[in-house]
Amino acid sequence: MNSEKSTSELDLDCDVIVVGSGFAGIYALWQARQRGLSLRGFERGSDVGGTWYWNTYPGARCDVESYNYAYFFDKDIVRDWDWSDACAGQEEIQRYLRFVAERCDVLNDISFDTKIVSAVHSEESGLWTVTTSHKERIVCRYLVLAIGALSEPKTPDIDGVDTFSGDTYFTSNWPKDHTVDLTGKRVGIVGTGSSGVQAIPEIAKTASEVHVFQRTANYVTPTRSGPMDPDLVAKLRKDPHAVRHASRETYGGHTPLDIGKERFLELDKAGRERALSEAWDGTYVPLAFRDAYLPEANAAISDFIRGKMLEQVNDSWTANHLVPWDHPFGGKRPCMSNVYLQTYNLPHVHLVPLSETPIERITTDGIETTEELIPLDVIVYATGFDAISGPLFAIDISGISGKSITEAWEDGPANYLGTMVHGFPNLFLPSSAMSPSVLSNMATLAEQQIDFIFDSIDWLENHGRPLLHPSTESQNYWREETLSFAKRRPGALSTKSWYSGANIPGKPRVFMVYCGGFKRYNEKCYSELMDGFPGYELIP
Ligand code: NA7
Repeated sequence: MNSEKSTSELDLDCDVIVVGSGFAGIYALWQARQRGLSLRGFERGSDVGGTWYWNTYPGARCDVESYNYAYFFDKDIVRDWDWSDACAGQEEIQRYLRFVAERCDVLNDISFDTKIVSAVHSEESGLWTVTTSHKERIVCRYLVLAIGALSEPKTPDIDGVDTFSGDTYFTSNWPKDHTVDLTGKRVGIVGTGSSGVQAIPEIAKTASEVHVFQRTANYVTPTRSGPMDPDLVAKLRKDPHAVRHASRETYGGHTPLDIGKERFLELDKAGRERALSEAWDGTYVPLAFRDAYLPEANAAISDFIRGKMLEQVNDSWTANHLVPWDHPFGGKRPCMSNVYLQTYNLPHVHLVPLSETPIERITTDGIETTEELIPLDVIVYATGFDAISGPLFAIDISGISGKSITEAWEDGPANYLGTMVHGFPNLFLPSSAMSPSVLSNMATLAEQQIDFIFDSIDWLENHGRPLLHPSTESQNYWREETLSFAKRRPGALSTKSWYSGANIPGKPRVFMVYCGGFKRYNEKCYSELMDGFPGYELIP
């Protein structure tokens, strides 16, 4: 608990503080301005971009198509930005976010290289006091923590990490000066999630030896990277607001796709094979069937992908170890690449399956498994993040009665509609737990949640400025609703994944993503607003 000075209305510095300047943060600052609210923004990086500022490792690229993974609130922005690739790379997305921030004229509102260390709610004034890493204290009425879901890197939980005498890099915080040269180096890479899968083929281009330390194999399907379709671009530019509306009506928050029309249950064996092959060639194999969410359809999709993965690797031992036999497709975050699996056909690339030969320790010279010491010049950790709750816990947040967010979430995340927590009035958490977040299109979600948050703020401003926070009943209902949808998702509860905190020792196992679909989520948010927040408590 923090001991901060008591605050009063007289101390108020601004209406809204926005922390973070990724997709949600930039749009939140613009929204605050549009609604005539005074604002301040804070960003721990030196530039905007969030995820796309930090993750500059070689090969970093978005799996979601650029025409989906973009803003649609402003038709001029849609018209004036040309994507060079249907799945843009990190540098281009970061440049895009800077372009949007410039267009929205929010750059001067953001204090860069500034971390928020604490946020304290005052019951007396109803205001939040935020303290920065430069010891500045700012008081606001509404606090929006747009700090991302995958922004708190996981520290590698391996013995001897600090003893290695060579160079160490993290994909989540890759040096931004482009000075990393792995030419002729013996490189070990720990982790084969999306970051590892993207980085490994690039690293293998220059390194003399590459050893990949794989704890769990992942599904790898073709990427959609390639040229943009000019007809589609013209269609999107014609009416961006209609695109935005249509995306919110879908399950995943993407522009509606003309795929997966046939139902698995209505096809015979040959029909299913045909649909799967067509979907693979069209790079939408997860959506080969309209009823792809059924366990039997998911099993067919999983088997089909495994077969395709085996075909791409020459050595059968390596191929077999690269295929995820232990979980169904979608249980963990699937990866996308057209070159990852073939990289293992290169003579200098070696797979070390930790399921058979676990790492015992890191030594000064390299990585020691139960079988051998592998000498290395460089270790790259692609070991992921303390997802969703991690970024929140990195800030010392205290709400009503001084209760901290870590106490409130001791048994795992609890909130209502994925945005607000009981006991933390006027604190808004876009991209947090139990929203469609990482199982949807994060760009669509950023716009939807920020719209909902600022529509809620408008309502409060027009109703005598009560403080808003959800009731415990609503939180319990939302947790149950999230769980009930997770139960229907193949592999969601049976697979060890960061979706449920399983990658962090001791973290409560709660499935943290709402998979009831974007449309349902959006409707639930707006029905609360239309009905005057029946699921919330309003403190006068
Ligand atoms: P992920 O997907 O969490 O991947 C992390 C990888 O690191 C994964 O293969 C882990 O194995 C592995 N890992 C983590 N700790 C260890 C230790 N101690 N030893 C060996 N291997 C380890 O993170 P990414 O950065 O790749 O991707 C994050 C998201 O970015 C991704 O999901 C997309 O949304 C984009 P595990 O699977 O836990 O056995």
